[in-house]
Amino acid sequence: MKRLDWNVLDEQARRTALARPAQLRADALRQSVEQIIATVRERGDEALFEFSAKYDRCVLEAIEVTEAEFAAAEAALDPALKAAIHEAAARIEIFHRATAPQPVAVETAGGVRVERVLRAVARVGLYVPAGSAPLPSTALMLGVPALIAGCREVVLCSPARADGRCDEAVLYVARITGVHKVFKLGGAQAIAAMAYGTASVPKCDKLFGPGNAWVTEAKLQVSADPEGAAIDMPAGPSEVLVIADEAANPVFVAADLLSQAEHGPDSQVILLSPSYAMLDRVAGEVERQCAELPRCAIALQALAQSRLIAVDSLEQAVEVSNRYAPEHLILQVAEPRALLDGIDSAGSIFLGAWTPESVGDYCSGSNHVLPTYGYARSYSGVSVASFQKQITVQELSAEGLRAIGPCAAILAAAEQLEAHRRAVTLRLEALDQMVLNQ
Ligand code: HSO
Ligand code: ZN
Repeated sequence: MKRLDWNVLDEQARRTALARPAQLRADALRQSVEQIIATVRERGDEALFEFSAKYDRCVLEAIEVTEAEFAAAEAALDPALKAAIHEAAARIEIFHRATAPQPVAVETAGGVRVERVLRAVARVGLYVPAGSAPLPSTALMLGVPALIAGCREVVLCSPARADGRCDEAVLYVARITGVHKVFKLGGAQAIAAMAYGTASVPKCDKLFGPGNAWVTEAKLQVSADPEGAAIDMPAGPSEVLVIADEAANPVFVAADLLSQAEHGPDSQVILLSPSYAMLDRVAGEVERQCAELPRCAIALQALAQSRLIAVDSLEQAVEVSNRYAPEHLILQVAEPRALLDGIDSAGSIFLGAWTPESVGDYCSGSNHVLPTYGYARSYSGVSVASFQKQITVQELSAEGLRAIGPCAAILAAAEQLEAHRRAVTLRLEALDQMVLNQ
């Protein structure tokens, strides 16, 4: 891992130190995705079968998962895994219900009632990657909030293995979270199918979930098309930033860094510490632990573009972290809560020695679909709100219009929007007439 000292870097070098690995949005990728989307729009299901054969190397009889396949998946599932899925789902449900937006009604003036009501996005599409490892936990993170929001139609796409089957645990999660239809589709073709619809795949209003560069590019393209679909957030590879003081346990810190590094060669991990000794110890631990990992080769590639950065204080570490805006921020310091107020950009924060990021990935209850690539500066992770629309409602009594109508009339006149003004003043005059006639 690259070692840097923040305080000897000039502005340019600081920028480079916190740069994400360049995201592949090359013209070639953009064009192939455009082509895949156009082909799915033109030739529908037929194109989906061809793309699955070409990209997922599986010849499918049907793209939709059948009842028999759901049953076989459930039967094949290890009971301990099944129990863990239910345990995780229960805690994810608790947290997501607790953080779900509530309807609001307030009186902003006598007789002026303004409300906010919530409505589920009707048709949503969930994407669950299965590239180097299938991610049933991602199915939970999307399926549970969709269920709580009450979306009318929930579709899930996940690529099949070469044997033509979807991951059993992903299918089981889809079942227990009430997903209506599951399709064995991956990549840009899955996104295209959900955004535009085909004979088999329902057209969705909004698409959710992480994915590789193809999926991300496809999500960006369909979200730019008014006939396509909205998306949860722009996404990039997984990342974690750890702030560790001299009291941190280097074994834990190294394990956390590796847990993100093993996601993919383009994952990024950063360690900030005011202690040179800690940076050294963690570097040694990372090397030692990495060698024991089955995905060591992947982690090593990610580590090649990761950094250990010396800072002069924990305050400076917080400053640097805010500038980077990590997807995950781990505070392995003696008093993590003392730093919390200073953090203003991060997808999810993990406090103290006993809070590995893995618990947030799986089962503490928070969502793991989080903004990456610096989007944590302006985006939040997936929640029930992501699956809802917030609609405002207002109702004025005659008394209410008398109270606030003049304000609207003055503002309308200032904007020279006479029809706006009259829509108010005509009514005020009518009210005056009613009073006179009484
Ligand atoms: N850390 C990933 C989520 C995940 N981890 C799924 C394990 N499985 C999100 O950044
Ligand atoms: Zn993870």
